Amino acid sequence: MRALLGLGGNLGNPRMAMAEALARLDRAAGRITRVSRLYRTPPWGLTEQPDFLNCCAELQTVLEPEMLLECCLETERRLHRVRDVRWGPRTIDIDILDSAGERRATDALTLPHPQVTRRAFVLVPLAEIAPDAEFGGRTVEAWLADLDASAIRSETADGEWWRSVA
Ligand code: A4P
Ligand code: MG
Repeated sequence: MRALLGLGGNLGNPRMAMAEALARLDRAAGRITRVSRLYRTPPWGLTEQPDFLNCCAELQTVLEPEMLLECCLETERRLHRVRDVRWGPRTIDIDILDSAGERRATDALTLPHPQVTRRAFVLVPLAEIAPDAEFGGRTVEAWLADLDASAIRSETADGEWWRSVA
């Protein structure tokens, strides 16, 4: 099954946290088959905070969505740990954007992720790895055309950045 993940962070060293998260998911949840470039994105929602780094990844997995969420949350918990006082805590968020078209609407899990179509910081990296993916009957590229993505900048030349950091 193909799962699409959105990763982001803006505290500590989010690039390293995302690389470590992808490496852990590649071991514990299935196979990471595609990763987008890393993007610097203006904060969405609460705007009085530092820029985020965001990326998206494709995961081939046999895990049911509930198990995949558990794996993502466990990965977040491990990476939230303070590892080095000097650099402070590292923060990361991992969202399941889609998992093989499955639908869920529980307190613990909403699929597809309800905010994808409103967030350029998700749609820009997602368009790179899964332009064909559909949300509510429209493609990622169609949703993206409705949003202002002009302030979103790629930080890496390709999607290999996570292999060397982890
Ligand atoms: N949960 C339900 N559905 C899902 C899903 N599809 N994937 C539940 C992952 N989790 C899901 O998540 C809390 C709970 O959501 C999980 O325990 C899980 O059971 P959370 O990420 O800790 O908190 P939250 O409620 O999602 O917080 P919030 O504020 O909604 O955070 P978001 O939506 O993750 O957004 N701007 C930029 N540029 N880039 C960003 O990455 N991120 C946020 C946070 C705000 N602004 C941003 C960015
Ligand atoms: Mg979240």
